This record gives sequence, C-alpha cells and structure tokens, in this order.
Amino acid sequence: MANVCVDSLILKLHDVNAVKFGEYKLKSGMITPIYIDLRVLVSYPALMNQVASLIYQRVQDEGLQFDSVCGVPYTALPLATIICSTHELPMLIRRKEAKDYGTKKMVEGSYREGDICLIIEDTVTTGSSILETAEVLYKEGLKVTDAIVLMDREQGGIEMLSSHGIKLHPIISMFKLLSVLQAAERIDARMAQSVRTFILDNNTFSPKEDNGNGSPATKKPCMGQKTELSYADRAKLPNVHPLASKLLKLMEDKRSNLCVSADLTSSQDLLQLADSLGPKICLLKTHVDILKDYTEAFSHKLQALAEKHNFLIFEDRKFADIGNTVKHQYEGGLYQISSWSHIVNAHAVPGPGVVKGLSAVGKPLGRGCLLIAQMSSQGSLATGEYTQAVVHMAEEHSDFVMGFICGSKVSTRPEFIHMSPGVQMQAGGDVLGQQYSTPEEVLYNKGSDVIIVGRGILEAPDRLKAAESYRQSGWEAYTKRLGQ
Ligand code: 5BU
Repeated sequence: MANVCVDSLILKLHDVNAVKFGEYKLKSGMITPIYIDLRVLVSYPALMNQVASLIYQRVQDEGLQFDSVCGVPYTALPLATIICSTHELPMLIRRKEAKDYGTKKMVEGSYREGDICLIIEDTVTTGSSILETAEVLYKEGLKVTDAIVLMDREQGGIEMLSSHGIKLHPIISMFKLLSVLQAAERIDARMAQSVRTFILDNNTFSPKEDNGNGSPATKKPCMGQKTELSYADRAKLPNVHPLASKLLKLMEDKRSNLCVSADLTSSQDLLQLADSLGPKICLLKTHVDILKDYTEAFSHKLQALAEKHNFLIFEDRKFADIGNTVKHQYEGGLYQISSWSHIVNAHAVPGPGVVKGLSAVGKPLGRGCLLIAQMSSQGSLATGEYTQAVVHMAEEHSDFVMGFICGSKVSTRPEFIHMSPGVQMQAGGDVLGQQYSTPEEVLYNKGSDVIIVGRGILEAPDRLKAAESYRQSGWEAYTKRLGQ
C-alpha cells in the first residue's frame, strides 16, 4: 500500500515540476542532471497533505520516539507544521538568524534539556542542512537521533548523518524515483541510466575529511572522487546490521576478506577443511544439501570450529519461494539451517515476501541475509534493472539484509557488504558456465568486499597454501583500494 502511494506521489511530483531533468547547479556547486525542487509543493495543498501523511506514516512504521518535531527551514517547515498540527505533536522552529532584540533564541518553542527532537527535511544530498539544524538543536541541549526526508538523492547523506549518530529515513530514494519514472515512460532508459551513473560517481561522503568537530565532511564534495571507508570504520556505522558489523570487524582483525566455498560432500572432510583453513578465512560457505552424511552433530561441530577460529558460516541456500515456504525451509526440515548458519542468501525473484519470511525466522536469532543481485554464471539474467530492484529491496529491509552476492559493487551504502563468487587467481571459466575473475579485479576494480573461492582452493595441491595466497591477494587488493 505504502509503495503504491509512493509510486503515485513520484508521478505527481514529476507533474508539478518538482523533479526536473537537465543540467542544474546544486548549493554545493555540483552540476547535476536531475534537480529536485520541492519548494513548489506549497502551491499544491493536496500534494502537501499526501507528503505529510507519508512522512507521518513512516514515523509510525519506524516506531520513532521523540518529544518534538523540527522542520529544516524553509521548505520542510510547512510540512512539519501540517504533521504537528494534524497529530497534535509539539513543534520547534529553528531560526536561520538570531533576532537582534528580545530573547535572541535560535530555537522557538518550549523544550527541556535532553528532549529528543525529530528532524524533517524535504531533500537530502550531502546531509549538511540536517546536520546544521541538528547542531543548533544540540546547542540548546536537545538530542537528535532520527531524521525523515521526503527525497534522498543517495549521494552519501545517509552515511554522513549516520557518522554523526543520526539515522536518516528516506521516503523516496533516487533509484526508486528513476525506476518509477522510467516504468511510466516519463523518462527513457538512457536518461535513467545517466542519472544513476552520476549518482554512483558522485557520492559526497568522505569520513576522512571530517575534522571530528562537527563540521561536515560533505561541505567540499568532489566530483568523481571515490571515497572509501575501511572495514573497521564500516563496522562502527550506526546503521550497520549487527552481524555485518561483527563480520567487518573480524575481517579487519584477521586481515582476511576470504570466504572459502566448502563444496565438499563428506562431513568429515568439510570439518577438517574448516579446522585447517579457519585462521585464514572470514567466512565459510556451505551447500549443506550436497553432503551425503549430514547430521545434527555435524552442525554443532561446525559451529564450534567457527567459534574456535572466529569465522562466520554462510549457507548458500539461495531461497527463492513465497515467504511462508521459505520460513519453513529456513527453520525446519532435515537441516534446520537457521539454527547453525549465521548468514543465508536469497533470490529477489519472488518479491519482498521472501525476505519477510526469512526475516521472521532469522532476525530474532541475530542472523543476516544476502540478496543475490548478480550471478557469476554466463548468461545470468540478474543484471540491469533487476539488479537495481534487488538493491532497493535490500534497502527497504536493511534490518535483516546485510549485503549482496554480486560481481561488482551495486550499492553505495557502506553498511552493505558485497560478496563475489567466481574468483580464481586466473580469469577464465569452467565448462558449465562459471566465469572467474581475479581477486584484484573483484576487490580493487569492481569494489566488492569479500572474495568467495571454491575450486581455486579445493583443487589446489596444498589447500592451506592456496588459501593463504588468496587471503594475501585479497588483502592487498583491499589495502590498495584504501590507498594504503
Ligand atoms: P567455485 O569452485 O569457486 O567456482 O565455486 C563457487 C561457489 O559459489 C559455488 O559454491 C557456487 O554455488 C557459488 N556461487 C557462484 O559460483 N556464483 C554465484 O553467482 C552464486 C553462487 Br549466487
């Protein structure tokens, strides 16, 4: 229902010229092929009410707790007013300039020290306008934990605010806007793609430029600059999935971005492999249904080895059914996957129900899910628009989805972990369509985070030695990417 409303809102925003395509200069100086101007909303009261009710709906869906609401001046001010008036919520007004008579207050309204204020904004590019408002509120002793924005341009605002402890909740994100406008034939595929490329190439968030005294890194966005956070930095982001945080931290501690794909058919062999390669890997990937002798005891032993060597277990089950069925497949049956595998993956083909079904089982257990955004096999259909839709599904379920299976980086959000299968020391393939890239290609050129290696290690004369050389290549490619 909310999705239908968002889709129709996007079309209405386009109707009233609040979304324009061309060449525009942003406040930051950046030239953009898409311009969002929500100031026109005040001329369309029905649209204003629709936006206000979607924002309030989001407040409720997220269960946000706050004492007052503040709209970032000026465009979001009337939106905040409608919401506060309709739902009888206390509002605060942030002044842009202190008045030179009377109280000289920068924040109007009644509040107490320690009160939590929810910020409402119309559009976010870098996040700096929200941060400026938050800083004025901080000076008055108020706290800001969350902000809601109607339109997120997906250029690093979420990450920047997140690094300052503010969780941003977008109603519409740029990629969603583009796909709705394209589906409605308001823009063609070329225009949509050129805007997507612009957005991916112009992420403004660079934590290293942040001087730590509250002045946003994003004040100096740099066209085309590639920004990079270390695994350890990403582990500390406030929006990161707890399991992703654990994985990123152990990757940094073990200096390993290697996942071994333990495609063996005997439990004993698999446990031996896990014990010997354990110190070299961050993840061990299984296909439990190829084991000829699976027992519950095997799953206990594998968990013990994961503890002993500090790696996570990833069952490559590729769930792909309706929510109700995957719930049973994940929790029950012979393998009871949810009881021992930290991470599972799923195809997005069935729609969001597959994630909801898995999440119902896995989230209470602290498990995480990867969505399959791309595949390494020749002729894979998981490309283009499909991949974009998978990224959106992940963003909408980021409380359970922690990343992607993909050949290259598909999302700019550093909370998500990108994992790539089809890796060997030499590019090439097998006779059944598998395609291989090198660790350097996948991690350095394509921006992925984890290499998944099966036969490159399993068929080597010395598996331990091979694992060490993949670990080393993977780590070198990652540190090169960081510019170290
Ligand atoms: P290989 O021996 O390194 O080719 O094994 C790759 C593993 O990754 C194997 O278990 C596959 O099932 C798995 N895989 C893949 O190769 N490509 C994909 O797109 C996905 C999984 Br999803």
